[in-house]
Amino acid sequence: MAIKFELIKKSKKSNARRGRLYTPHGVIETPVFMPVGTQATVKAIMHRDLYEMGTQIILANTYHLYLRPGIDVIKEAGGLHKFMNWQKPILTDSGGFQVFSLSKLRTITEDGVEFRSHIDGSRHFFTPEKVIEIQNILGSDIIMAFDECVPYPCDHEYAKWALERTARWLKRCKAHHKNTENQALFGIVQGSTYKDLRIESAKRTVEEDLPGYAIGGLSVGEPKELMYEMIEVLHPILPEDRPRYLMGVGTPDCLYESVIRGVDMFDCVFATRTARNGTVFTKEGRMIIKNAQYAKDFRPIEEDCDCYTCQNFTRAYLRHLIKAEEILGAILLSIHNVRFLLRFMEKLRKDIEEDRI
Ligand code: PRF
Ligand code: ZN
Repeated sequence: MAIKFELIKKSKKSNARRGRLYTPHGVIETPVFMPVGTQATVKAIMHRDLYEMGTQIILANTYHLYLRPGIDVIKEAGGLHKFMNWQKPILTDSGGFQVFSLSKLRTITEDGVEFRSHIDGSRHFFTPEKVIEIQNILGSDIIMAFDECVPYPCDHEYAKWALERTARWLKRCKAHHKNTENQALFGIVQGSTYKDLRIESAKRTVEEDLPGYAIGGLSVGEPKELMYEMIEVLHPILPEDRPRYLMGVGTPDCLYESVIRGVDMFDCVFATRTARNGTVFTKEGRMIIKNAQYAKDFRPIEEDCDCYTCQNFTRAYLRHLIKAEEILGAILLSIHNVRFLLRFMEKLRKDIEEDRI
């Protein structure tokens, strides 16, 4: 087995779990937030800073890396870790979400999805076998099954179709994945916002006996309460001794609400995307650094934040950088936001250990 999950502690107060995930590139303390490095870079943050901030694992995307620079380049480099010189674990998403959200003119058939590149319009075909082969070449520690993520809202009939196809595709992914010693394949639960479908999808996914399970198809525009309900129905079905990964979720409130419902892993572009836009997380909520009120505010974003940005720069200076569209503004705000989420998770882990949540 490529990974081993150790459940260290279950909270006495909630379904929250404190765990440890052993991978070929190191140990991950869970619950964990994974910064997103779609194109083999966490946008605007250097590797050195990611390590220093306490990043445990990053996420990269099969869809993007396959289109550019192309899998032949990464293969010749010796895999994604070597290509980007990242020494810690990597999880790659399968493209099952990106072909639906980014590409143009896609056609879904039982065999797979035909799509046109969002970069140059070129035609491509992804099948479960193909995305496994690509991820085998990438060499990521955790690879994701090829799934169909339906939009919200979605009628029950179509959501059922999609989850059944996802279940059949999972069997094909599993059959095609040979590198199980070095790469853990996670299955993805779908089923839109229907409890019965979520239960059915979870049962069929768990039947494949995989090293980890993801919850897909959420945080796609549905009310938060519905998302939490969907996580709750999965709790008794997903095996306790395997990690649970909620895909594409990563605002502080959703992280907390999902952790207390038993989720162990998260990823989200929100922190880095909003940083580049000039919005930062603080314990009091979001701060829009461009606002006039910060023009002569010579305090750091947060007095008690240990990030490089808060240790060295004022709100006034950061506001100036963002308003002047200087690259350094994007870098410094991204560092703060990622460190904020990593620290937020560190706190949740401690809270679980001490039965506070
Ligand atoms: N499937 C895959 N990747 C994803 C999702 C999904 O459903 C989501 C949904 N929030 C984000 N990323 N493969
Ligand atoms: Zn900070």
